Amino acid sequence: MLTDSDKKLVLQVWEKAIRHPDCGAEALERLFTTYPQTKTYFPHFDLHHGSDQVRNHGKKVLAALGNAVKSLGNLSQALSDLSDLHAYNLRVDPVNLQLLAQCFHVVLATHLGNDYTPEAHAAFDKFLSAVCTVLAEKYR
Ligand code: HNI
Repeated sequence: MLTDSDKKLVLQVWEKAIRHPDCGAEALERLFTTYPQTKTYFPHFDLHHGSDQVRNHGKKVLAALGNAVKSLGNLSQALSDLSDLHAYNLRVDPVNLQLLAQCFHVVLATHLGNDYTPEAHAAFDKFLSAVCTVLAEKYR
């Protein structure tokens, strides 16, 4: 449950994150490198460093997160279609959602530096966990 102060911090982090339009792709690249088993969901992608497909996909993931940031009070509804997609069509094991969230933290830390304070990290972690919970909701 995000408190009002968490929500404020999430918005602040997001404002800074989107100054780095490739940060979604960077999180994906970290995901594929650190947890190579996640590459099995993307057999149709070129996963090499600098790949346009990963870059474009990163932008889609970032846009979805941006949409979620705008709907902090109503994530289930905002992410309902994506939740259907990941559960019914893509059948992504929900464990992988947490792995991507971890990679996202690392990317934010590299870009935001000292601005990614422990409080900002904690608030953004609550947000990403909530997103992962919603994306995994339809598996039950
Ligand atoms: Ni995910 C497609 C968002 C985690 C595998 N994913 C999408 C799309 C968005 C998206 C947006 C594009 C939908 C569309 O085109 O209509 N994915 C997210 C978000 C998270 C996430 C917000 C977590 C925070 N996805 C993951 C994870 C995996 C994953 C962890 C697997 C390891 N996603 C996919 C695959 C596709 C996908 C596979 C289809 C890609 C394609 O274009 O073929």
